[in-house]
Amino acid sequence: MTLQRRILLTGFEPFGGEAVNPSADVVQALHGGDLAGHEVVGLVLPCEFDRSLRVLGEAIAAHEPSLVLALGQAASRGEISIERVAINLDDARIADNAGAEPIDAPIVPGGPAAYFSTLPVKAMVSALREAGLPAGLSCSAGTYVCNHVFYWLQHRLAGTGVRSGFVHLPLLPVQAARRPGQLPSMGLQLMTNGVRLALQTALTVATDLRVSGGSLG
Ligand code: PCA
Repeated sequence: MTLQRRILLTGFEPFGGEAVNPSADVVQALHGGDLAGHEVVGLVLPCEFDRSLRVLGEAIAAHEPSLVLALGQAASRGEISIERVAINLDDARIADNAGAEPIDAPIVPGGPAAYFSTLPVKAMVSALREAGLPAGLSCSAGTYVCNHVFYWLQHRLAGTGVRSGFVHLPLLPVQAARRPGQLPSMGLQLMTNGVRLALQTALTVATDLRVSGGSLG
């Protein structure tokens, strides 16, 4: 019997007074599907510094995925943002869903200052743009729960050969509509198509494009 290869795709619960989180909706849409011979296992993480890592760690141990992609919401972004780097720093602007608000704290004490995504980030941006989906490279996933999960994920999987990374998504239109004219948004279907294509690219491209991030077509 050949074991089915799995991708772990995570999103987050709503936070900061929102009723929804696009990352959770995209995870729900892709959960159970098949991508390039891999089953997509979807998981929604609590937006909590502590518990998110426990839930993620247990899922990695249980599913032994061959690739992990974490998703989160970034209200100011108008594009699907492929994150390049996670930093070893928590500096919360608002309390998480459990009330924790770490300031200037390392995620892994004594750990490296930063980790790079091990996904082909430029090929992912390029594939999305070619498909007509707004996408960009980002050099900061912030210092809140998303960067926390991203950093810990890269630390946990370093040296294992399992590739992993992070993608930030814009708000859903229903969220942006509450603050007219202030924030960009993107529909769920576009975001779902974009994440599916980003995953397909990550699974099929072994070596990233050798072009400057600034000149990606
Ligand atoms: N976005 C937050 C945490 C959860 C989420 O979806 C962030 O960017 O840190």
